[in-house]
Amino acid sequence: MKIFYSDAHLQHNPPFEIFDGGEKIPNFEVPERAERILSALKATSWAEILTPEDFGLEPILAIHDANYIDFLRHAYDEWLLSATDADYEKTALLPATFPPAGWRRHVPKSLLGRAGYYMMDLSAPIVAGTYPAALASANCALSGAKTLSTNPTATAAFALCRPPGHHAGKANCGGYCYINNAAVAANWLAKLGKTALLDIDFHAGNGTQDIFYQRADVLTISIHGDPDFEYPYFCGYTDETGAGAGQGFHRNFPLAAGADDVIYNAALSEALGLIRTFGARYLVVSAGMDLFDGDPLGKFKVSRAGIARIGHEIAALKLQTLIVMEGGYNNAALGKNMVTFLENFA
Ligand code: OKP
Ligand code: ZN
Repeated sequence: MKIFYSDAHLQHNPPFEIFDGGEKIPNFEVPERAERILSALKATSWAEILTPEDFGLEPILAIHDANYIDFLRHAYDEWLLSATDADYEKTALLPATFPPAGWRRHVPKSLLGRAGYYMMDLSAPIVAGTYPAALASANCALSGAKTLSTNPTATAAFALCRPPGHHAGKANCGGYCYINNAAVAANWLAKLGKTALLDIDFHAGNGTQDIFYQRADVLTISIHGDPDFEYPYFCGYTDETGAGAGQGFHRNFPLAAGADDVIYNAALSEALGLIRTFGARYLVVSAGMDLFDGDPLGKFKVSRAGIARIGHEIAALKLQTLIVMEGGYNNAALGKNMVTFLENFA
């Protein structure tokens, strides 16, 4: 299996996040995550590790707002050059003010104003290397998509993306995500054939939902912790099923805390049935391993055998599948979990 990995991710290493609106703690989304997965893959017989190709900005701007991408690109340098009253060290940029619903009429000129406008929470600071790392991460997903399209007999490819992407919407970062890698790749594949995107990360894929909500050519499905109780709180409910031409082409499967292998599989079977009915040519999987029992940021009880089964069931669709790395924060288990999932496609 072709694996796309770039060491540009190492440049993105935010020192902190503000956890649950309270404590300033070390950021959970660390470079070690990708390195653990990489070394576990290197120990297999089937992983072929490749450097991604550069696709430029065009496929990113096809789904993200140009002014948002411009903000991501320049925010850190602008911040360094700006005069501020505060005397904090300028290592990681976060906003302090967010627009309530209906207050999005103006994109403020000031940097802190734009930070509030484009950032959805306090977990995804912009540091010096964020933009190049996010671009490389999207290029991993695009390279995986291209591999599938140019090798019709390839069953799967794995984009070892870091930073992750599924919380990044058309014009927002947040939840450790900046560019929606899986959405960029799905949009690219959709030009070649009907594409479905299945998000199995523990957290609802609000960014992916936002990007494809009005579209019928990409079916998007997310299985996740119930947003009534879990981050990202405002997205991922059952009654959110798409709008306009996209009505019926988004589905959410919110599950209660404690969901085990049996409960998870019932939701998965229903989701896979929808993908079969849709008649997808390509499948993109937003693969977050934070569904694993005991993940520090997840509340499901999916076992390792459960992860193997999920991979097996998805592979049984027999669609050309691009697997895109999302979350997963039990770093010691992350390499083994990802290999266990991917083995089904090797
Ligand atoms: C990113 B991804 C929960 C705090 C959640 C942000 C989590 C971002 C998850 N009490 N903080 O979907 O793995
Ligand atoms: Zn997650």
